[in-house]
Amino acid sequence: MKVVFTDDHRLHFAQGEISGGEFVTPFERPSRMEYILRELKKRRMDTIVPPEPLDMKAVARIHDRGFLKFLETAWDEWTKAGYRGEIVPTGFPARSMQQRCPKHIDGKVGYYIHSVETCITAGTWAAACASASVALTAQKLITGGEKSAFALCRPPGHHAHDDLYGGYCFLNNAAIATQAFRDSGAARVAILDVDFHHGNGTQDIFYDRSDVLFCSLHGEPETAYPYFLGYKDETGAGKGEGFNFNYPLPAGSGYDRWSKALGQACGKIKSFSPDVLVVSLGVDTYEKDPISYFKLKSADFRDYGARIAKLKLPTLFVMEGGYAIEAIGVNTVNVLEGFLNA
Ligand code: SP5
Ligand code: ZN
Repeated sequence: MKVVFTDDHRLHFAQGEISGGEFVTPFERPSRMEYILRELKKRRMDTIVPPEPLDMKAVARIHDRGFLKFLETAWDEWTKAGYRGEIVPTGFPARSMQQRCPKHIDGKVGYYIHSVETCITAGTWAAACASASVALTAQKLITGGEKSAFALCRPPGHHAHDDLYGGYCFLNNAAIATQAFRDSGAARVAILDVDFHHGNGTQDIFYDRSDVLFCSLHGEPETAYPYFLGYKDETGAGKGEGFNFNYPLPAGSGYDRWSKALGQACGKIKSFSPDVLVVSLGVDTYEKDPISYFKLKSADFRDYGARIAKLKLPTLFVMEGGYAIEAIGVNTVNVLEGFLNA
């Protein structure tokens, strides 16, 4: 399986993440990629392909123009306003308020963000673009005939809506690749999101569409980030009704429970009969993940990789979360190896 990757992800490394009221070193940090690359090398799965230059038109198929302009210019505007820290919002267009984008950078940040743990820094836009180009290059490999590919994306993407960033995500890599599959001839695309967190951005982007099926297994929104989306009764809207399936699971869920939900999601994917499968691959379901509460063991990742292979679909794996740094390589590559050896 070819792996698309670039070191440009390093351009995004916020110094801080607000967690429990403190500024801590972000859980989503550059070294995550080193652990994954090391494990890929160890298992001789390191056919690394660099990304092609970013096709911004493909990004604009998913994201709002004003949002893209904001991400591109935010750091410049922020520093010109005299601010010296990383970009953190102060006010939000909350319930009962105007949903209009203001002119001042402080207001714009509040308008385009949904979670304040995610800081923008000088290199964030360049890194987010590089990450999207990784996903698009891997998508092209599959459109060109590869059975599978791994887009080793960083920063991740599944929490990014068409016009909102947050949850460590800026551009929705999986959604951009999904739309590119549609635009290059695939009639139906299924997305399976196995990250611990609900893929709120991806769900929202495709919520009213019947050409893209979205299935997500995640911590239940009552008790887990992103808190405000991911309930079971969110099944799609309009034409998209019946093309969105959420499998929220309670704290402490182990592989027993999780793999039953995976079986249900796989059933939905089979009946949808897609041309291609996009897997939003987060390994923060691991028992020792520092910010999550499922209890998957390293061997379980191999098992579910094999189960995904049983769908017998061209499959694009897109990297999302996973913060137990010392195990992220083993768990990620276990999924890929389980898939290849099935
Ligand atoms: C892509 C992805 O996995 N994004 C996750 C975003 C999670 N954001 C909220 C983080 C809350 C961290 N709380 C730390 C508690 C430590 N015990
Ligand atoms: Zn996650």
